Amino acid sequence: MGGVLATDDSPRKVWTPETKIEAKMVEAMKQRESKGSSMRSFNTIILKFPKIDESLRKCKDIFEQFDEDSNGVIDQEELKKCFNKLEISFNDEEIKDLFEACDINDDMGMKFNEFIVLLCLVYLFKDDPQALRAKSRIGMPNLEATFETLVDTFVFLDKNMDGYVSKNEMVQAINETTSGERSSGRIAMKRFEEMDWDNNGMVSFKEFLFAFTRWVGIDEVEDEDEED
Ligand SMILES: [Ca+2]
Ligand SMILES: [Ca+2]
Ligand SMILES: [Ca+2]
Repeated sequence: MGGVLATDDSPRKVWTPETKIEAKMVEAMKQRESKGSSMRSFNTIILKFPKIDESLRKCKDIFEQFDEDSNGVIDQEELKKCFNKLEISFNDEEIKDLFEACDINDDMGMKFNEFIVLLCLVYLFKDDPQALRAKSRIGMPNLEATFETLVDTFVFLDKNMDGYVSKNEMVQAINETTSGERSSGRIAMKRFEEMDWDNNGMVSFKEFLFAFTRWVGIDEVEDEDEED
């Protein structure tokens, strides 16, 4: 399902760049990076956290709307209907690939945080020339502004524009603004380690997004209002 099990003692998955969806993600990110980032410093990013958090939480309504049987996850059929409704023109294979890439615990259902990652990837892909017809079709302007902030942040961090954020790039981003304050360097390292799930020293955009849903507390919002 888009990855192989790690051979070390980590139960996490190794995301091979060879998967179609990751190659597509890296390609789309590189294209976006050629336009540059509007972010000035790491601190401006941190300051945006509360707003990102708020915006993503509002997305819960959208999630519930598309979770037709209200079982707390969006399955592939529900996702297809969701794409239809939002007029996102992905074919069945693309939807299946996206679904599998974001269904990190392989239970064949999108949880809320996985759904957000998936929507953000769709947002990134819509700038792909081949997906031009899907442009601006997510139809959720506020959410798209938030996704743009997330993409922009990744672009800011990925200094060499190879579609991944390395540990050095993370350190560089921090050092640029904090004039060598040690504590922030440590925070940067901690952030990086949190992001790099497969411990391969590189953070993909997907890893970055999943980390974000954790930092802003999105994946804590679950099963709270489940009463039947
Ligand atoms: Ca469902
Ligand atoms: Ca890089
Ligand atoms: Ca990684």
